Amino acid sequence: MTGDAETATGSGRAGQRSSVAFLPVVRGLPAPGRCLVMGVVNVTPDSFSDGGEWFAADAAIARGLELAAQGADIIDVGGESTRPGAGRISAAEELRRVGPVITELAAGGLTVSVDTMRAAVAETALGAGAKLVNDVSGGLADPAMHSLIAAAGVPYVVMHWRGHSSNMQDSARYGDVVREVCDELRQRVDAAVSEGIDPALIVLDAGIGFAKLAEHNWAVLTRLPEIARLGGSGPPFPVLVGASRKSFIGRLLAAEDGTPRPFAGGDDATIALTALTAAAGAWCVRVHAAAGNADAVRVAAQWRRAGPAGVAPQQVAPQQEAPQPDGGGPG
Ligand code: PMM
Repeated sequence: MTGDAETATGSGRAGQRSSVAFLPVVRGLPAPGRCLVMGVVNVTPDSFSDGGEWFAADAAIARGLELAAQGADIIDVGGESTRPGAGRISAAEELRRVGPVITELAAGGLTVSVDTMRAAVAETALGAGAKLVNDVSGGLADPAMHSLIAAAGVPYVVMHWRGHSSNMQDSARYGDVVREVCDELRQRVDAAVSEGIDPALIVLDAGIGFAKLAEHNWAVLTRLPEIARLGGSGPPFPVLVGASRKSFIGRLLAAEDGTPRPFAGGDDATIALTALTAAAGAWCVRVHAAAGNADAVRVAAQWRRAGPAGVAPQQVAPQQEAPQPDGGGPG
């Protein structure tokens, strides 16, 4: 626990009383009693927001250490760009990019996650010391992913995804985006659990910018408690929010002539979103710049403590009751 620790609560039924008071804990990952900050290291030449900056292993390692020093609790290392329109790279190339970076950061004592849709890459990353697998496809891209995660017994991010980046925006069509995201995430959770993944190790992500237009992103961001419960009334899953530097922020902050704000110019707005989503109960925010977001999650933690649904600072966090994907669980 750090000095800024907020109370983590939310075991079982108690966690259902208020989505505000609920703060999930994921086994094997930091639990400082506030929303976590996941710092992004894209070891790619062409990501959404920072493509090319950390493509060399040395630069990526230095960036991971810098993000940790600035307050990131987890460092998310990815080797494959998922920007709209991006094509795929080979598994060998993905491993060549992320392997040395994960090995070095994990050896340095950092909590590392691997951002991959491939079971083979996840397996090697776990062997190199990664503690979390962040699969933007929720297991859809690689049928071997769920069995690997089940056998490894590690935390697993299941993101809402409708297809590879080359044409994903063609699928950005919804009647009720929150309901459809919940339904499709539930299917992925059910699939994961049926292959043996412990539901207590599942983190949900609505997939900001993945097969979504700006209006869809805003809808899911403002309804996180529903996403956490997959639209139902069961105990919430932990929710990861990946809004940082995405193009809907650039469009919101466009110049008078309509020119979108460049990616890095969205960092202050990302911090604002971090404060809002952390105050709404997000478990973790995935961000490209750590310092301001590390402050924002602390502000949000204090906001939650001080509010009417706040919890006593000395209360000890019991382990979260495992959400159930069907029947007695969310939904
Ligand atoms: N976004 C990107 C990559 N990985 N992982 C999760 N869980 N959630 C996201 O929203 C997400 C992700 C693409 O963003 P980037 O290329 O700018 O890092």
